[in-house]
Amino acid sequence: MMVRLSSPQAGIFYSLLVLIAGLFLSSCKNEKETAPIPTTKEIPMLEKTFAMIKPDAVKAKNSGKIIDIIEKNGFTIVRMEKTQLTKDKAENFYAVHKERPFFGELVSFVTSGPVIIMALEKDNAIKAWRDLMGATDPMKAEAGTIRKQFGTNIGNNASHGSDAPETAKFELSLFFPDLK
Ligand code: RTP
Ligand code: MG
Repeated sequence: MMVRLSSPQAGIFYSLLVLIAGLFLSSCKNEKETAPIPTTKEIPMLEKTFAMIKPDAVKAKNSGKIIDIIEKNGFTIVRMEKTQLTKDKAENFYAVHKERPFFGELVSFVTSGPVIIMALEKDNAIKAWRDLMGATDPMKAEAGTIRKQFGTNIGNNASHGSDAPETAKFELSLFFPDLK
């Protein structure tokens, strides 16, 4: 059934229509403006981390393969050096574990031969490098990770990576004091 509007009624009707359309459009705009702000975890942040190819992987001549994986995964190698840790340096480096039962074994292992130390840079490098290394125990590490491919057991696990921003800062300053 057609309803005929008188001219004043039609005026009110069209004004209401314009008002509703305006409200609808402004609500769409507000939705855009109040879109959720990404959390810090999702914001890419260029950072540096400390990495080490441990004595087992250097001895097994896996350094080249590990460095290749690092570069293929988009890390920039900012510093790199082959060195052998002294007992003092290793104890300082792993000081956080000094009360743990495996501390002596850990220090003895990490000083047992040359290592390759690196400062790596990438967006969210600390987590990215830890993810690429895989779990501490190579048996539990995911397929494709460095520890799965090149580690042997929880002690001989091929690589090290800083586990948090404060740790990265401490470890980078311990091995690369000139690095900004
Ligand atoms: P890392 O410091 O070498 O990168 O290793 P991570 O963070 O994955 O593991 P963390 O808890 O910091 O332990 C340092 C190193 O200690 C040896 N470990 N042995 N026998 C054990 O139960 C045991 N737990 C840890 C591992 O070689 C580990 O990389
Ligand atoms: Mg650790």
